[in-house]
Amino acid sequence: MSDFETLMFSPMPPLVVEGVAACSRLHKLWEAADREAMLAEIAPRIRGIATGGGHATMGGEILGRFPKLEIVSSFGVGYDHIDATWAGKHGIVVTNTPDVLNDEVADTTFGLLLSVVRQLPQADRYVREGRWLKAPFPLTASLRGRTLGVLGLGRIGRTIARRAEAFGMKVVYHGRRAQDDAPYLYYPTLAGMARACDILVAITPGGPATKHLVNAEVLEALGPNGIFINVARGSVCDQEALIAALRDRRILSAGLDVYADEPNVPRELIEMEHLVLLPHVGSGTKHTRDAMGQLVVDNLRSFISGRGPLTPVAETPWPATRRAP
Ligand code: NAP
Ligand code: 8YV
Repeated sequence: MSDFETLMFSPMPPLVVEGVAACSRLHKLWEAADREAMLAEIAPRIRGIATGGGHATMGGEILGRFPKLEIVSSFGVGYDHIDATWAGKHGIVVTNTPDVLNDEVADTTFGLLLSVVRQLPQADRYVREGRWLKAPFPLTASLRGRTLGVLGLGRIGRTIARRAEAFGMKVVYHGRRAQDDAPYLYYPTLAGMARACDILVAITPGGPATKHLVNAEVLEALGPNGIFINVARGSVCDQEALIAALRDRRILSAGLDVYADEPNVPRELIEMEHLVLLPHVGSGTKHTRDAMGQLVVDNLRSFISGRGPLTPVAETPWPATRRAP
């Protein structure tokens, strides 16, 4: 058994729990009768943390409790729940689970997008409620001739863009810079892209740098036929501005997988029948969650064996973050 001690705050998928327990001495905080007492006892020895995307941000006040901490292996590609800048400054590497979920999240995005445009969940309810017997389902909006605007043309954004091309859509994008190898038109401002597209898909990281990028001005620019799809993070959109734009029909509709305060979804959104709301399931298949879980384990295992982390995040590049012996 390795003398490397790892802490898990709350339950993770069995594959992760078993994998981490096989390569290190695992402490399961949620099983402790007295969590503070357990933390006080083990904190000086903890060198690894395995974590999922929780609701509380893991900042310096939490990470700083572990003086020997070397690695935080996080489940999910987004790591806005961890203060990676603080970790980098303190010699701690943070890893995430990129790429293995690109196709799944892009599939979910397209399912959500088609559901909103063609009102598929509403059509399903229409049949179940016997309303088809009285009248045909109303005609809907269409993907034909539509332009998709991708906010965040990264790993997942590009995977979504390729699906949009296959659907015959024109694709444009916005990010902090134009990408030379991207075959799509770049818009240097988000409002400019919103004016030029019909369906705006947000797929950036969350966190302070992207907070409320999609605001009242952007929604206004998207216009009364525009559709907003958020598969990024709830924080990327000003939720109050979105509710107002939807209520006043200043945009046509929205498809949301993420919210400002998950799992709380505002009543105003729930009551708007023309929206499609998902419970943060972008990567939610057994296949892909297993692949993500395996990468959490593989990052830790590789690190413990001295081969370094497999997928360190940009703020904690390896080996630059290596703590002096
Ligand atoms: P990625 O490869 O790093 O791509 C992120 C993109 O966002 C980049 O193209 C980047 O372009 C752009 N971006 C970053 N900061 C920006 C800013 N301030 N303004 C405008 N654009 C910005 O990440 P990924 O693997 O595609 O994942 C993206 C995000 O999707 C994750 O961080 C997570 O929040 C979300 N996600 C959600 C689910 C779900 O279940 N709903 C699942 C997986 C991921 P520039 O650098 O050119 O700006
Ligand atoms: C995960 C996600 O479900 O990867 C991400 O960034 O949002 C999802 O794939 C989530 O992070 C798990 O907590």
